[in-house]
Amino acid sequence: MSRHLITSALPYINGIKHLGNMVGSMLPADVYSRYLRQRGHDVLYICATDEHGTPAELAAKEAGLSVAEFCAQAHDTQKAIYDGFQLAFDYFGRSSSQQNVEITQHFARKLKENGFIEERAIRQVFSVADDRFLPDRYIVGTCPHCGYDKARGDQCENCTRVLDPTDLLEARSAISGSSELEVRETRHLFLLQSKLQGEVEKWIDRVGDEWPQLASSIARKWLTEGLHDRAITRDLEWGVPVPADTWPELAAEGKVFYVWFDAPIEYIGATKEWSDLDPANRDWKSWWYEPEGAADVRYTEFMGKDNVPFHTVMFPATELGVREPWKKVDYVKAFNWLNYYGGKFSTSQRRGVFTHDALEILPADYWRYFMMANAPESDDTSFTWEHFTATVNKDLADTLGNFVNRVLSFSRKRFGDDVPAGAAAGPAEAKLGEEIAALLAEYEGHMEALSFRKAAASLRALWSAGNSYLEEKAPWLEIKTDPEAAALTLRTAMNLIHLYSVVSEPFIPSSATAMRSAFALGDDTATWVTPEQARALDTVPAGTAFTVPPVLFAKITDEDLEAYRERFGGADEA
Ligand code: B3M
Ligand code: ZN
Repeated sequence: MSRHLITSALPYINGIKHLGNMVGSMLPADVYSRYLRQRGHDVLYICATDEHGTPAELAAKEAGLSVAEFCAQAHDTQKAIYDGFQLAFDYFGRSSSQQNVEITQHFARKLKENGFIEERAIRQVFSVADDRFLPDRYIVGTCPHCGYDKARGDQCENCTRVLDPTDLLEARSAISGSSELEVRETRHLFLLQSKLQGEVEKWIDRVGDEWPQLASSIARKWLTEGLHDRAITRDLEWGVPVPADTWPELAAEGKVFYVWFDAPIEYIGATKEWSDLDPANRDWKSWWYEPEGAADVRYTEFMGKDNVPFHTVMFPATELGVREPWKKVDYVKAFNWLNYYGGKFSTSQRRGVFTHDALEILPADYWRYFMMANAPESDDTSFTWEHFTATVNKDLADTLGNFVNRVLSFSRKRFGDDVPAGAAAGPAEAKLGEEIAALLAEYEGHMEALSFRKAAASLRALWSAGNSYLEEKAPWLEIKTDPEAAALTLRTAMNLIHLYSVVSEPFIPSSATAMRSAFALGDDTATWVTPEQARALDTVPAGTAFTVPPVLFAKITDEDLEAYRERFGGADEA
């Protein structure tokens, strides 16, 4: 047994996430956590809402709430959705927590002590009407290159050119629309990342080779371009305050840390939030603070590719600069994009499928399975309603669900409410056992390697093997001539159902529970299947009482498909 710390990128607070966000962070982290727990490891899966920054302030304003109130509500809304998706976090915290404030301030003090933070004066755009400094992307105007009139101060969406706010013609505030803008001087803290470049490089040389190519190549690219010193404070009201004991003047001016400075620290903060709820039994520091040589925690992070630089370069630089033994990531699992009909999912344009809508129309397991079976691991992939429907109907309804219901109802009809004994296992069962053991080993290998698409394919192959066995033995024919043989086939098939309920759990936890609870067995049967058990297929002995669960997966009909396309927009909008 080993200790596994798992985090997924913190969903930003300002809106409900879409399936593209889910598949690249929380869902795979949950699947992996569940798998490791079932295999007997000590797992801590931590996530939280990322609550600071300008978008949160603006969303609050739009909702007519204080930022604190807005975040509290939005946190609960998101949490309820993640519960609906059966995400089994050990803790789902909030980056605005007191714990995160304290740890973030501690990091900043240490960085200063160690010479990695410096105060500098910069010139920034100030909006008189809004009475605030504007981040680059909240200044809009006409692009000097293509004439697009809604170009943002950091980039023109139309011609993709990178801009400086002062490049814009007729610049105005994106918040109020006011063009009364001034360039004012303001002082900020800078993190001297350039001084840490060498150390980050050395660290990546040591750990980065094991990461998937997507993560390591992005990290290397950033290092090649060189680490620049970055402003880590902002003139905002909402955020982790700059500590007054260390920077009294900046604190008096109301400066707060930049959201990307405190967000990764919240992985630690949320662990402490968890620990503070039961300090006698939970030790947050044992997961995060590792004096040299005491490394017994393996830390895996999950995120979309846009978040990779922050996690592989900037946060490690921060941790290194603190000069205390904070745990750094061991393995970075990064994902490409899940698209919607070949185009982007878009929160601002509400294009695609959002998590609350998904749950409203179908149970979580349908989404979980589809997303993981099509996870954008080596490339971007697309969600289409047609593909989703075909996958659910074929893999879940036909291959798995139908097998379960067919076997259990037929057995009950012919042999009653207990698993029948029948003849002793013969060559067909021996062959099946070998095949299942081999597929199971393959499945485990893919899970250990965090190759989720391949793991899903192995899982599907396990389900198919049951169908082939059933077709080959045809108990509905056996029953006519040799009821003992039919009983053996059904008992074996029921053992497969039980095995499926165990090994499918990471992907489809609710259905797995429904399958498992069909059998009157103790809870201990939920632990992972050994190769011997896979070969023997006798965990569920003859005489075990069972029930027939309601249909596990309803098929998506042509009418449903049409309705989804209609409601969410389909190919025509790509
Ligand atoms: N909140 C992801 C995003 O909103 C960002 C992740 C933080 S992880 C520390 O794109
Ligand atoms: Zn342009």
